[in-house]
Order: sequence, then C-alpha cells, then structure tokens
Amino acid sequence: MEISNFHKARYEYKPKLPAILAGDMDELTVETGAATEALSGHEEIKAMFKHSYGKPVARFVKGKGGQSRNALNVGVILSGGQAPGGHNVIAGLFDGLKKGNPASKLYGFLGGPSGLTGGKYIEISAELVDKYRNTGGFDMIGSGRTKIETPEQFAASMETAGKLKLNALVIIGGDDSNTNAGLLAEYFLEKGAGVQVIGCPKTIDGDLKHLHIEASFGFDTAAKTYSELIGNIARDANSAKKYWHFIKLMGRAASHIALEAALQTRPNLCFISEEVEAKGLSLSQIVGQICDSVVKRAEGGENFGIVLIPEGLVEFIPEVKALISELNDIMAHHKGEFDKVLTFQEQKTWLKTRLSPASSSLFDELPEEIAKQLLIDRDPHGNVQVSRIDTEKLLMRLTEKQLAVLKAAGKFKGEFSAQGHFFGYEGRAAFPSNFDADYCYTLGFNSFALIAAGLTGYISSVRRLAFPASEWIAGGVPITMLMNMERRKGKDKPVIRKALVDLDGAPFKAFAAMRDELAVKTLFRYPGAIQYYGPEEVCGQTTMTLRLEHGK
Ligand code: FBP
Repeated sequence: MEISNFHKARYEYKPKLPAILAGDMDELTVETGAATEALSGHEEIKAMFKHSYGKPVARFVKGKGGQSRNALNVGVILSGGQAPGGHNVIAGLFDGLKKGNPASKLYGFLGGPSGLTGGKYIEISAELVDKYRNTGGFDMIGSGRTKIETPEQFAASMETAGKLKLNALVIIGGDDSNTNAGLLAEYFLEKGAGVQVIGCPKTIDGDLKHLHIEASFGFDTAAKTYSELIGNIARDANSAKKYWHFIKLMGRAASHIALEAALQTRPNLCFISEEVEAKGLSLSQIVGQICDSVVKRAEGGENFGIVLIPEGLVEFIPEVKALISELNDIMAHHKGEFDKVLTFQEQKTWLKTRLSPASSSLFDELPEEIAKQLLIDRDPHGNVQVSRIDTEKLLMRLTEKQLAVLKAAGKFKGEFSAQGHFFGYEGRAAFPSNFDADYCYTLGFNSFALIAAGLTGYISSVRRLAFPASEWIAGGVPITMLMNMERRKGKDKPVIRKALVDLDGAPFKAFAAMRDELAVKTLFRYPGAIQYYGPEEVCGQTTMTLRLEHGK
C-alpha cells in the first residue's frame, strides 16, 4: 500500500508516557484506597457482581514488587464505533507487555467482541504494531458492536480464552463495552478461569467520564476535526451571506462534542440536549429559539448563520423522548409481531393502538421520513441509532414553516435559505491528535501495568490530563464504581452510567455566558486544522472542555 508522506511522518512520532510509567517497572507498585460503591442500585449490583463489586481505586506509585514479570498471554478487543487513537492503545499495551517480558504474547480478536466468542484472532507482531502506530481507525483488527450477554456467549468467550491460555483480556470500548468488560471479569472470577479483564475508555462522544476518567479517548481529535469543518463553513457563510447552516454533530446521547465545538467556533446557536431536557423544552420552543435568532439577525441584514445540533437531541425533547421510549419497549416486547408488519402505513396503524395518545399524535405529526427513521432497528445494546435520524432536516423544515407564519404576520422581513450537514464519521478515524496519541498509548501501557499488578474488573485510568503528559497520574478504577441500574430492552440492567454534560460545569457555563450575544452577532471563531508539528501552544492543546474543567 502506498502511504502518504504525512502517514510516514507520523510513524516517527514518539508518544509521551507519564513519568511514573516511563520509569523502571521494578520500581512500580500499586496503591489502593477504600472499598467503593456503585453510583446507585448498590444492593442489586452487589448481588450481580459477587466477586468483583466494590474494589478500591488503584494508583501507581514508586515502590518495589508491584509488578509481575511473568510471560503473559493477553487478548485485545476493539469494540463499538471508531475513535482516533485505538491503534496506539494496542501499541502501548504491546510495548508494555514486551517490556515486562519479551516472551509475552498479544492476540487481537477480529471484528470486535464476536472475535472472542467466535474464536477469530491473530497474534499481534511487532511488525504489525509498527504499521499502525499513531494512525487513526480500527482497521488493524476491526471492531464490532456484538454484546456478550447469553450464557452461550460467555461460555464461548471462556473457551477461546482457555484455548489461547489467556491471562488477561483488554476491552477497548465505550460505556456499553466496558459494562461488558465488567460482566466478563465477574464471569471469569466466578468460574475460576484465571483471566483478568481490563477496560479502556474509548468513545468520541466523551460520555464515558467520571472523577477518575477525565476523558474518553478520541473525543479530542473528533471534536477538533468537526470544529475545523464548522469554522470553515462559518467563514463560507460569512463570505456568501446567504445560508443558514444546520449542522448535526455526532454524540449519541451526550452533547459534549456539540458543546466543545461551540466553544471552539462560536456559532449563532448550539442546543445542548441536557439543558433541553432539564428545562423541558418542546420541539416548538426549540424552533422558536431558532426563529428568534433568524429574525433578529435578519433585522441587522445578516441572513445567514450557524446552528449546531447534537445528534442525540431528539431523545432529550420530552415529548419525543416519551415516544422513543414507548417505541423501544413495544419493539422489544413485540419484535416478532412488529417485524411482520411490512409497509410504513401498516406500521403506523399497528402502533396507533399500542402507543399512548400523546405519543401517537406526535408520531402522526412528524415528517414521514423522520417517523420512519424512529422505527429503524435498535443497536445490539437497545439504543436508537440517532446517527440515522435527520434531526437537522427536521429542524430546518419546522423553522421554515414557522418563519413563513412570521413573514405572513409581518414579523419577519428577511430571507431564509438553509443547508443541512451531518458531521460524524468524518472525525472518528482521523489521525489522532498529539494529545490522543499520547493518551491512548498511555492507556494501553497502563492496562498492561494493571494486569501485571494482578487486577481485574478495572478500567485503565489516566488523570491530570490538562497538564503535561509527564505529570499524568496512572491507575485503575473499578468498573462497578461507574455502574447504576437502567432500563434496557424493557428490563432493568446494571450498566455504566453515561456522563452527560454537567449544566453546572465550567464548559457549559462558559458557553451559556456568551450565547445571547452569539445568537444575534457574527462572532465566529476559526480553529483551523489539527496541527501535529509546531509550537506547543498550537499542537499541544487539549480540548477547551478539559481546560475549563481543570480551571485552565
Ligand atoms: P461508541 O459509543 O461505540 O463509541 O460510538 C459512538 C458513535 O460514534 C456515536 O457518536 C454514533 O451515534 C454511533 O457511534 C454511530 O454508530 P455506527 O457506527 O454503528 O453507525
């Protein structure tokens, strides 16, 4: 394969490790604190995780005798959506394992968790790792969204682990995949399989976040990629002065990406789903806010603008949320029956008698293409596939309709022409920023250190991320500490709680403080492309979210 000069140059980049992990392994030991609790549902979760519940938070410190030097067989899985830096997690894990004992082996399961249950794997060689260092994507071993949940899948996982004589398994994934990591850790303990399980916090969505997990990897690169594109569109809008751009941004539930992009680019409007839910804003109130801004800007002669829309927004608008939740339950409990109803009109009639009156009338009022999109199959974890719902088009249509009413009443005298965009896949496989390259390499290396310290049921945790990498703190957080009980596919299940945007947090407050002005004036900010080489203040910056959270 012919590779680009940039691709070649990235092989030379040497990811940074925190000083504690860069030193002599024989000088590394693990310090643990008090027992921990789940976020809620303590008793139920404790009963389900008899062997792994409530372990202490772990932190690496200088000391002797904490790390085993035995040769280890370790498996690694990339799970869920791509996030920049996944290959560096594998590189860090590989380098750690070989540093611990050159006879250690790393196996990569192919195509995500199904590679483990189906026994599909490769041994990862030094040559293979070198081909993927500092590159984006998950193509080294592939990824998938299979959820390991049936007794047969657990048994098959143990069988594969047994065949490979695995000492440990590293699962690189988001909240659902790390929930799976916790379940597997518990299962292996219950069965006395001797296989440790460590999770790594991956997701561009940024919602696998906790006191001990300051950011999920990939968020930095993805948010910066989208911000570059939004900045470019904003400059185009300000040049042509004829379009309102409605830009939907990935982030299945949380609005961290939209918020970070808003801080970076200063659009006219950015909806934060968490605020929409907290204030109980209806669809028509959201459209009302857009119209207000369009009307006011038109009064100043500015018939253009930028609206950022988190892709999960529909699930946070109270009436749409209620509709989706009813649809989820109906589709989970009557799947066989529902699958037999073939045309959309028949589906509508079939649903009418099963939905509540309010949801049924909303479903009727939605544009047909959006209503159809709400019926698309759920993912294996029971989530609505919001990346396939054209929320930007829904808002464009409703805004157009409302502006026509205002125009007829003489309250809007400007022009409105809208363009829709969806930025998601563009940012998920980009070359990792220097931050993600360093963070991911550290997460992988740290996973090895957790394994060598004998821990299981932990997520690799690296903190103080807004500071130079040499000062980062490395350790592990027990998976059950991140869990609560939630309704999934019609049943209550223990899952890692998604960290949504904190409306009292510094990043949201910083945006809220400027948004009234942004809604009327043109104050776009153009962040430009991610820089990998050059002055530290250009290529060494973390996200604004992290900087604000750390008071920097
Ligand atoms: P993860 O939670 O697995 O990291 O995936 C996040 C995400 O990129 C969401 O932002 C998006 O809604 C979803 O994946 C899209 O999924 P798919 O790749 O299956 O279309």
